[in-house]
Amino acid sequence: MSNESLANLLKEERRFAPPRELAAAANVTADAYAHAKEDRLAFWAEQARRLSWEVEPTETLDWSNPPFAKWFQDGRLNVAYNCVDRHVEAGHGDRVAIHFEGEPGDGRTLTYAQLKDEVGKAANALTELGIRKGDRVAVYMPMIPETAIAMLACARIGAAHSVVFGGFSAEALSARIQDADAKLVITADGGYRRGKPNALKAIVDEAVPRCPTIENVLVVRRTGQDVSWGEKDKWWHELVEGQSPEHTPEAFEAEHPLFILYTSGTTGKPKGILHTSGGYLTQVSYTHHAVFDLKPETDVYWCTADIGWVTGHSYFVYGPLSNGATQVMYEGTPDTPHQGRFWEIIQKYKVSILYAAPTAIRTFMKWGDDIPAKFDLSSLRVLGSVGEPINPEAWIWYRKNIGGERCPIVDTWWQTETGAIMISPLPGVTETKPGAAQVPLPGISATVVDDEGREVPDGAGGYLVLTEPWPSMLRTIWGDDQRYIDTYWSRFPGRYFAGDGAKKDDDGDIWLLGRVDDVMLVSGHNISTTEVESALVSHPKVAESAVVGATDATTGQAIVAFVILRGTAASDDGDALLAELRDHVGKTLGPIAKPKRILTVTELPKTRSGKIMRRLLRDVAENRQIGDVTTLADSTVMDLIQAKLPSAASED
Ligand code: 6R9
Repeated sequence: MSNESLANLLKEERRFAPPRELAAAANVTADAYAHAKEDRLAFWAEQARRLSWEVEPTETLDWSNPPFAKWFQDGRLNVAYNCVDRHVEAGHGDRVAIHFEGEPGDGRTLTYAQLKDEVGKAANALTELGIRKGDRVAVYMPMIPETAIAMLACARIGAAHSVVFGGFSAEALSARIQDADAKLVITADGGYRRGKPNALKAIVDEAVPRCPTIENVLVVRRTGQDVSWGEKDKWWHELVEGQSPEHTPEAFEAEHPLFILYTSGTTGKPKGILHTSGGYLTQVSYTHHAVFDLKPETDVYWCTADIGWVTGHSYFVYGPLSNGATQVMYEGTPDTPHQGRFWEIIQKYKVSILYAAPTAIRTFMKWGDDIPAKFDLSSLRVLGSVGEPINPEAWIWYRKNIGGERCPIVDTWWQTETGAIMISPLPGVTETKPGAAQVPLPGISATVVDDEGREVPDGAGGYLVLTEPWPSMLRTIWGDDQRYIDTYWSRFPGRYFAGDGAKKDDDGDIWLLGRVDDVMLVSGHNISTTEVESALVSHPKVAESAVVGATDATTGQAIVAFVILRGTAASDDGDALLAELRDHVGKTLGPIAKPKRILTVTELPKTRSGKIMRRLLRDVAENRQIGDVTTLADSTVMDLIQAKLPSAASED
């Protein structure tokens, strides 16, 4: 019996140096680490000067009442002014802010000057509806420009937005509205997904009667589908379009609430993660500049994440816009009307920076190399990954088939709670390793500890913790300070525990190993889901996999793997292949990590942001009734998986 916190089984030797040209002109160079280390707070004070403050802060951090941080406390700024107006004032009004690409093929381009007018009109409309500084506004929208405009309008008048994923149920929506006591819902009749209009307004209609604080519902017309209409409902085009585009932004204190975003959470009541203004904007702006090496005059940036996920907040709305980026916004799914849609968009807009999730990358692997090969992707120069650990083989596929072997990949680790990227390579500095987020960014302190909170040596695994407060950290859980303390700051007192397993490799670089709740205990060894999944994905016939620990009489838990085969291998799921996959894992990681059972499936259960819901697979593996599926992106997936069960192959 070993007493390791988490085993380190996977060895990865491949290394990729930053492209010379990119390194020579990089926004951030290697000296940033030492500079930040010398005086961390002075470093962040310097980054805060990227923003335009009406009152410059003199105090950087107040940590006198941990874990309640105050950053740039005596500064005052307006977040929307920083994301829009100041670029127009600097003479960049004609620069494109958003190239919108609708799923049906319609499109719209908004310059910074036009965005400023739209945000001004929306801010005036919200004011007319009685929304004031300190109020909360729920946003339940498709991926259309009005979603960003609505968020910026809220920020402009000092109301906190709470964006709820379009497609969450009426129950999930009403619970979030009630928790935040929102006064207004901004929605649309619907949006386009998978080739057809889906309904949003109908779900709002179901939710609102349970929400006594809601005074008005503001509805954007996107699809033109029939909607029912009540006395609280107002059309966006009637109320907003008639407003004056002039709106004078008011500066708010740096700690003024900017937004609440609910994390789905696997159990219990969703947590309303609260972010505030000055520190949040400082870190999203700096990290977007540093990690993506954005050159606002020449780059075209595309973050494929939905706005309802924190990635859409920080790296579609606030980070890129604060930096004056030109970006692409796409409404729909990657396979509508064909599986090359993403690559067609990159070709069309000459996208140079792409930020996507491993789930998407593995799906593209499954669809086949020939699809991206048909498009001109030569405009790309930096690739990003976020949301889950990226399996080394998916990383290599991304680099070769999308990045043409020339683009650095930044694997960015962060959370809704951290607000901004915390651990990531820098594209002009770091020699990258496939599958690793590697190094805390300048000004960030993270490490890996064991059960007792002692830092693990290089080469060992354990729990990822953040050891110093950071500007974009969550300030609390909305309405529940005690839950904030208990959830994040009590497992290792004085340190923030992220809930993730991680290891340090022999160079001290950090590798994320999945949620600690998912760790499998096999014959006394704590085995990470990520390493076994990565070993499976490194077999040429496997595109994606999810593994879980299922109760086992002999070993405590046994590894059960669900795999999706690559396009060319999809029909081959015979016993010989399953035995081959088991052996492959055994050879790659050692016999302890060999799955006891492997099931081939065509889909895996995922959240709307693409994270695999292993909890549901554990229910399947242990023959239990499937648990709560409300945060599942596609509820039919579990039926498909259960239908496969009889063909499960087992070693015994
Ligand atoms: C941004 C975001 C947070 C959790 C996080 C971790 C996982 C995100 C990752 C990653 C490994 C990465 N995660 N990025 N794991 N490598 N690059 O995803 O926020 O939706 O709150 O999820 O996602 O488990 O703790 P959120």
